Amino acid sequence: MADKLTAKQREEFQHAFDMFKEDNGNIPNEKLHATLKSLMPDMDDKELTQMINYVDLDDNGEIDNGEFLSMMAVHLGLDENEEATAFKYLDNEMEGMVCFDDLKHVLENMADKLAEEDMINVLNELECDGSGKVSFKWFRKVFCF
Ligand SMILES: [Ca+2]
Repeated sequence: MADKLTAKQREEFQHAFDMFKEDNGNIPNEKLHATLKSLMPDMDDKELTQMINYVDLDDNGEIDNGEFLSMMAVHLGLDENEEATAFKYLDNEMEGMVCFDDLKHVLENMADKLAEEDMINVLNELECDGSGKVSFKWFRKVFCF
């Protein structure tokens, strides 16, 4: 993803990343949240949280160098983050979760591409925590992005 950045952009973003990173070389999600909030005070908190969840691709609570550069590439519109776009479409409440029922509906529409047995497996796997909501992490896992 990040390979679409120019050398100059890459250098600038790298510099920004280095400024904010902790001793372990990553930026904790909360810190990024606070930083972005201070840069863009008008930005909605929920939206920010959602964005950071998308960026944290390995879901370890920190943004590493590659994740950060990808985020900037997506932010600049150089890259489509298809999985995030699809998820966002379903995530009406912008809470970083989608309703199981909405997802089920989408899967049913895809049913001709998906064997019924596979679909049942996917749905069972998604509903594992019984909350009726599906997090981005699960969403991505199941759709194998
Ligand atoms: Ca991460």
